[in-house]
Amino acid sequence: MKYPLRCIAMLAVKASLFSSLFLLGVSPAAAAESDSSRPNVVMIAIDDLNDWVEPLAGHPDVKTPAMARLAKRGVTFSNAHCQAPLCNPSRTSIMTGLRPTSTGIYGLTPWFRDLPKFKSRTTLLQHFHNHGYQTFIGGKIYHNVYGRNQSHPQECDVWGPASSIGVKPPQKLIPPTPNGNHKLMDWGTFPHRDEDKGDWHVASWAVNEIESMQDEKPFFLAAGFFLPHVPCYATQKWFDLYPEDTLTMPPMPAGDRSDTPRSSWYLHWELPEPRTDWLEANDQLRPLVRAYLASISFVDSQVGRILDALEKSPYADNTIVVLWSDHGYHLGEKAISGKNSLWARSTRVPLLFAGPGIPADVQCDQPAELLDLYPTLAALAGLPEPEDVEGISLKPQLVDPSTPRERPAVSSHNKGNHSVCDTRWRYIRYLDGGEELYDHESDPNEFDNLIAPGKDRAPYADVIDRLRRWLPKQERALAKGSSQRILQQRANGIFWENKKIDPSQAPH
Ligand SMILES: [Ca+2]
Ligand SMILES: [Ca+2]
Repeated sequence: MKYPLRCIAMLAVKASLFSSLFLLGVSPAAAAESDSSRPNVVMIAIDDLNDWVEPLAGHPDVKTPAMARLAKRGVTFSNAHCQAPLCNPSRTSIMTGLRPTSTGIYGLTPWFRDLPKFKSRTTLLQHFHNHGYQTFIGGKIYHNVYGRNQSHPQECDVWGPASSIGVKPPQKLIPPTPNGNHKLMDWGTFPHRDEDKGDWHVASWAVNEIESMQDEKPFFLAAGFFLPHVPCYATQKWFDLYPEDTLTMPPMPAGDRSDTPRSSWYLHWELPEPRTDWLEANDQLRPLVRAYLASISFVDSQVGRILDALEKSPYADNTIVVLWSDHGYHLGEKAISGKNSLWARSTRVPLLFAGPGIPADVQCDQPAELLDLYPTLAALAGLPEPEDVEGISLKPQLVDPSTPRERPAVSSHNKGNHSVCDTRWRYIRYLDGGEELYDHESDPNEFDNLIAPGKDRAPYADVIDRLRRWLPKQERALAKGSSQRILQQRANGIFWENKKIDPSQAPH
């Protein structure tokens, strides 16, 4: 690797500064300016949580008092989107600061450190560690158990409990589901206690760490909750918040997919998550919506336990709290359940910040990407700008939420499929050239594809041109070891999970 002369000169100055400090008996860590005055960070991640939270008003019935309380203390980004509508690629993007199109990670595998190019990548928590922070991860931050039991490089200083469902019913509560009756495809209530759930243990761990924190260093504590990811099991008290007979169902007009390209189906050609027609035929659509809402309220109560502990602690006034979900979730809209789509239901996520210097109880409608978390948290903590991250700090919007952002939010699901979302429009382009355009001003639910075949696209030519400019210019091929939810265009056709798609067949 070649460094420009100016960089070499700077490195030389840094090296001599370090050796002088050692000569003076000052360790570099102690020399790092006023570590003790740096804010702490509590990062709360939630799995598969769409915009059904009070601050985003995505569902009229939802009860999330803890998230509402956090929103009152800070800034809610109302137009925040994941970079990939799936756990592993979304979380990889957040933690590495790189888009899926830059890593080639679109599927549930691989772990990015198994790729030589990213083996030594400095992640968000490592960046903080390198600047004097003590770092903690409990529950689901990375997908699966990625990064645990790994000594080099260490992802964090302290590992908390791994993510888990906790207690489960003796057998599935719903009828066998298509595509293999996957064990995670289940929902409902059964006799158990909140204290026996995996997320309870994650919250207890976070509370305990906050209560017993040593003051020597600032801390970055990341706690990741599993619910409302399926299986949506919650105790009866959370179901009681949503009586079945008065439950509001999300709008899902019949035939909504008639104006989306055939290739929109390729993104979720075969999933363990049941389609809406199966849910309806088996009387499971309403129970799924109810169980999802119950799970959201339970997980919100665990967010509340962490916020309570923080507010009672000595760190209440000097801690940045950030809450996000890795992507959204369909509950029957557009004929599917699950994620793996480029519509708002899959890409729109809660993103909330509170803490020192952040204004209270305001909403920012500018487009934001989860990719922005890395540079934003670094900026808020006064750490140096991390090298080659692709996000843009949201600090200007946290200081003044009306500050415009030029860059729209881009979400990708496998190479060639992207959506671009600004303050008004969503443009989608699929790997075979299929397109959609939605006007959120008149159509927030994205029912009407304005550029479906047969419609006049001329009135939208400028909008399309402007949004298309943000489509990724260079896309890395599927990373070695990719599997599950992967879609590939090859010379002889389009392949879903390495099986050739026959476009004339119904999706499974
Ligand atoms: Ca997820
Ligand atoms: Ca439609």
